[in-house]
Parts: sequence; C-alpha cells; structure tokens
Amino acid sequence: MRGRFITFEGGEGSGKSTQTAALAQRLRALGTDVLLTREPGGSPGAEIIRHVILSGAARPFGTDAEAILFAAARDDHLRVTILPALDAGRWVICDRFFDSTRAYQGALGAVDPQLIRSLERVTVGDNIPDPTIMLDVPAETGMTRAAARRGAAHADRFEAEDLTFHRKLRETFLDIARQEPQRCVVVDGTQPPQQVEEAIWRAVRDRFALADAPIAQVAAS
Ligand code: Z5A
Repeated sequence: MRGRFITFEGGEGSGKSTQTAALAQRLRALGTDVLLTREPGGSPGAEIIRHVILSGAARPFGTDAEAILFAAARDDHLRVTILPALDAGRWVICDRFFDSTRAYQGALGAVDPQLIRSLERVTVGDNIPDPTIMLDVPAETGMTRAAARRGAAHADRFEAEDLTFHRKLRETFLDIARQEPQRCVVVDGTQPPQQVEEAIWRAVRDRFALADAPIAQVAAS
C-alpha cells in the first residue's frame, strides 16, 4: 500500500522541527516505517538550492525567481526522495511544503497567484499532503524562540524580516487552513511541547484510525 504524506507548516519558531521528530517517533513506536524530511532541501540537489536561497544570494533576482527556485528544489525533492518513499509504503513527514511557497512567496512576496498555481501543478501535481498540520503561534513568540535558539549566529534570508512580515505570515497560514479545512489541522503551538505533541497525535491517530502510541517526549532543542 502507498504510504501517507503528512506536512507541517507555520512561521519560524513555531515548533515544526520539534514536532515532526515527535510524530515520527510515535509512529515508529507502532511499527510504521517513517521518512522525516524538510524543505527547502531533502535531496542532494534541493540542499544546494536551499543554500543559495537562505544565504540571500537569490534575493537580488526578486521574489518570482525565488519562487521558481523553491519549485525546482521541490521538484527534485519529490522525485528523488518523497515519491520513492511513498511508493515503497513509507510514511513521509515533511517540515514545510507548498503552503510555505503560497505564504512566503505568494502572499508576502506578491508573486502572481497564477505563477504559484502553475508551479504547483508542474511540481506537486496530485501529490497533495494530507493532513497538513499548521502550528500556530503569535509572531512575537516564534521570533523570540528562533532568536534564542540562533544565539549569536546570523539570521537567514527570512528570519531577518520584521515583525509585520511575520504577523502577516501567520494570518496567511490561518487563511490557507480556513480555505482547506479538510486538509489542514490548526494546532495551538504556544502550549508546552508535550501538549502540542498530544494534540497532533490525536489528529493523526483519528485521521488514520491508528492504535494509541506512547508519548515521544522529544525534548525541544
Ligand atoms: N521557505 C519559503 O520561503 N518558501 C518555501 O516554499 C519553503 C520555505 C519550503 C526555511 O527555514 C525558510 O525557507 C523559512 C521559510 C522559507 N524561513 N524562515 N524563517 P528553516 O528550515 O531554516 O527554518 P524554519 O522552517 O523557519 O523553522 P525554524 O525557525 O527552525 O523553527 P521550527 O522548526 O518551527 O521550530 P523548532 O526548531 O522546533 O523550535 C524553535 C525553538 O523553540 C527551539 O529552541 C525549541 O526548543 C523551542 N520550542 C519548540 N516548541 C516549543 C514549545 N511548544 N514551547 C516552547 N518552546 C518551544
């Protein structure tokens, strides 16, 4: 049987890395073969594009060019990593996917929605994730967490954006969830990590009628 494809979305510092790892651990406890991956990146080619984008090197070319680069990375990631895993019956958990392009490049970067849709059609096609977990935290909370974790390191291309940007980003993810309530599950990411984990677990367990699994207790890094 083909595997399942679950994505996580949300602003920076919303807890995606923490919670993708926790969900993977819980599913594995049930004997599920899980592949944990992320975007941009997740395949050797896409990792190169990740570096180009997050270093800010592509910024002078504009947001259309960045959207095209994210799409190229996604295309490679799907072909090389995600689709072979799903075809082999593995469950794929991906930290960010096409909703991030809709939000960062579309709503925030003002890339024409028609271009965003065309890129999705060419790269993603019918490979729509289900469910997508939207981790929701106020922009201030996410930025504070991300800054604390970063320490003295430089902010990347998107971390360097201001509070207004990150507030609009949050609203955009919530809008996407309102438009696609069957696919998107909004989870309050301000709760302690183990409560967030429980809320995500209930959503995934119920969607796929799974047995219960012990809490993963993945420590927030
Ligand atoms: N991007 C784009 O523009 N277009 C696209 O199509 C795609 C991506 C796919 C990738 O950044 C950037 O690319 C991203 C969007 C853009 N830009 N930004 N910003 P990334 O991969 O380097 O990072 P990220 O995706 O933004 O995630 P993040 O900042 O690393 O955060 P996170 O994964 O959501 O959170 P975390 O690492 O799990 O937690 C952050 C900190 O908070 C950490 O210290 C935890 O211990 C702590 N934490 C986690 N959960 C909690 C709770 N519940 N309470 C308290 N503290 C917590």
